[in-house]
Amino acid sequence: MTRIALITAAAIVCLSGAQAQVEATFEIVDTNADGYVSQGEFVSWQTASGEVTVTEATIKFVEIDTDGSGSITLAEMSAAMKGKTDEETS
Ligand SMILES: [Ca+2]
Repeated sequence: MTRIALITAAAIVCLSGAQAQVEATFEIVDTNADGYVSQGEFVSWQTASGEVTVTEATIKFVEIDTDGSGSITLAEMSAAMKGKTDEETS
């Protein structure tokens, strides 16, 4: 990571915290920018690193899609990521 990227990342975390991080991640995953993360978008994102299988990603998707609509909203993503962050920071 470059120095500028480090400074930018630190600034983002300081200024707006977890919510900005959630929104940034959501934008990356929502590749067609329709405001929802579809199962296809989520699975592609999760499996891109090669560390997560399609099955594991699908299970995670179903867990995050709490209303079972078939797509993840920013609120659902936020709830999923905040649950994790709270465990790590508090
Ligand atoms: Ca989408």
